[in-house]
Amino acid sequence: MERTFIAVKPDGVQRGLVMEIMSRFEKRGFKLVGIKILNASEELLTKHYEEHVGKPFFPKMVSFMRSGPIVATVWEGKDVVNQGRAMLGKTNPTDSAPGTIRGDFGIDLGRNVCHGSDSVESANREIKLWFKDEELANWESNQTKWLY
Ligand code: RTP
Ligand code: MG
Repeated sequence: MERTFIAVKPDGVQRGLVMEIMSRFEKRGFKLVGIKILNASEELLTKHYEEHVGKPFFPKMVSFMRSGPIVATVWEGKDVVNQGRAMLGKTNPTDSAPGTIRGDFGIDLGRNVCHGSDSVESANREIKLWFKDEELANWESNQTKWLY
């Protein structure tokens, strides 16, 4: 089954939105297989955002991502990468529809509350970057037969 990497950024953690965001994924029926809170290093963030290295906004973004802890999670389910991005909303919260996480809780591009992998390849890469194999739980959910 497909997996994605979803993170609550430092603004989301500081604003007490962790459970609200997790709850949306849980209620949708996605299965939580990894979760932790951490202060991310510059090295980890540079690898995570490697596609943006050298862009003008990169240093400010990394410094924001290091301004407080991040809640890192892995979710499993059908089409979870695309569905996760849809649930997050557009990159800029002012473009995000109400009902999405960024559309409900964000205003500014640089403080957009959460991260979600943008493809299955990115998800696999990001999951490996943020979690060791033994930090991920492979478990059977009793909900599965009612969801699929
Ligand atoms: P993310 O990776 O954080 O989930 O966001 P995303 O895919 O929706 O957007 P992406 O293009 O990957 O950009 C990563 C983060 O960089 C910040 N950003 N600032 N022009 C700018 O100032 C600018 N562009 C992007 C955003 O906070 C975005 O989430
Ligand atoms: Mg991105």
